[in-house]
Amino acid sequence: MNIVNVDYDGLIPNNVDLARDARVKKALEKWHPGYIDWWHDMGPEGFQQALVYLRTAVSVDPKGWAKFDYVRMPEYKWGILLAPQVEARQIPFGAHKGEPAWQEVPGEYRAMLRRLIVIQGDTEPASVEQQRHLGKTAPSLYDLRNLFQVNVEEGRHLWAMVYLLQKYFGADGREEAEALLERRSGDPDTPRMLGAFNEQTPDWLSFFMFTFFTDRDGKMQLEALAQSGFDPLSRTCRFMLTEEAHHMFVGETGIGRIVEKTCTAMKAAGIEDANDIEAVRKLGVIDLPTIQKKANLHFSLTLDLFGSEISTNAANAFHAGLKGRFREDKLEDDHALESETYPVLRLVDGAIAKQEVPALSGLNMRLRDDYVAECSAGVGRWNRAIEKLGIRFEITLPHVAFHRHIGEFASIKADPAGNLSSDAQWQKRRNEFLPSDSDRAFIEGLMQPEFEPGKFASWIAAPKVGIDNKPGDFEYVKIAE
Ligand code: BYC
Repeated sequence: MNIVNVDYDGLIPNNVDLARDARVKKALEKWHPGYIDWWHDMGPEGFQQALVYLRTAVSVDPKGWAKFDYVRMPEYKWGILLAPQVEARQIPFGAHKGEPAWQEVPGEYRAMLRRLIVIQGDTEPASVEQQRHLGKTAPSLYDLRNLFQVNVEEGRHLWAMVYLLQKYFGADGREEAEALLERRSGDPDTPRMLGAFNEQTPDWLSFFMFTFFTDRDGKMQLEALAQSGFDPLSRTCRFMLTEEAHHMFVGETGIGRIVEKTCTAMKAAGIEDANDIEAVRKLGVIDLPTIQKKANLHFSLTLDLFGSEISTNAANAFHAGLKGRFREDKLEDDHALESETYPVLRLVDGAIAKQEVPALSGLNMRLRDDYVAECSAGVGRWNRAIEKLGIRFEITLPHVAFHRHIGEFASIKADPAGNLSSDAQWQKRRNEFLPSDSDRAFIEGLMQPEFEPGKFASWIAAPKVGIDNKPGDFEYVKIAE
């Protein structure tokens, strides 16, 4: 075995030489049955015996890391895969910048590091739990397969964090690994740790919005952790990012295909006004204003995942060399930020205003700004498609103060344009901004499964190309009788 190829002989595929690490191997083998139980209880409902055309990571070589084949999900090879070690890597930022990257946990930062790893780990199974009911209403076998691909890889990302806990954090790492299997998305007594991961993903429009917006938070956070001075975390996150790209592809193309179907149907029916919701809905497609409302919901929920505008936690994690900025290694400054400032939108005397704050305290916002720029580029691609199809409508990202539960704006009410209003006024207009009960009922009514190979539900266009270049009528999932 070398670092690129994966050892598939044991119970747990890995490229970390688990065969020679008896203590960690034993700990992970002990954790394994609980994981499989969790997968059976909380993983995709109704499809555990289906044969799914999945990619499995077989190497960490960027040129050819995955292999496609039919797999039953509970038999998926969840493995531990770290990107290759960079020789003589140094801590790239913070107070220890330039020192050799840590191969063991730095004692003084142990608690902070453990918390970052646990929070990251907690989101992975949470998303599987949130999405477990969606299989039943999949708009095609292609989409069903993509859902399951995302799910098994989120499962693998849990393994990635559990490996770090078991290998580097002794008894408390083992306890945290157990607790990751015990919390449940949306459970009033034992909820998942971050707000957005306790929300429901009730339908496929939400699933695509989630993979576009929330998986992209995942990407940004993993990018920031991939810069970590704690080398095993950096290497783990670097490989996770390889898989994450497909999840955002699912979201962006999913919404793109919904928008395409809506616009094409409107054109064919001679409907010019995108706001003529009733007429558009009669065509069996999702009207663009409802898509906008779902975007408002998922964008605002995801912004909460970046934490507060001013954060001592973020400053400490950077100073310690544990969590960097997006593409820290490409930035040209002193990578210490002790005397810099950063502009942050805040609530000043009851109004939204930009304020220069110490750059270290504003790091959550810096990452969030990079995130918003990426979201905005994706939304721009949807809008260009809408324009090309000859419909006048623009999807926009709501203001960052809209519908917030964490940070400066949690205490105020703003509309999607960023205008402040009273709570009562806002509640009156709520259904203009966010999906209403009747929007939800309409979407729910549309969510009828389409399991015939090559066929798609009325409200979504076929993809441009298949997964692994398969033809349009490929049977991506062989559903067990
Ligand atoms: N909900 O200093 P503050 C992914 C807490 S998604 C509940 O402002 P900080 C994925 C906070 O914990 C990426 N509580 O925040 C996507 C703190 O509590 P303590 C997941 C929240 O720490 C799709 C207090 O409020 N990875 O991978 O700077 C599918 C003060 O907070 C929330 C990570 O997030 C919230 N939203 O930043 C699958 C990376 N926000 O410590 C997977 C690791 C804040 O006072 N996590 N609080 O008890 C972090 O870097 C940071 O913990 C956060 C928060 C960015 C989340």
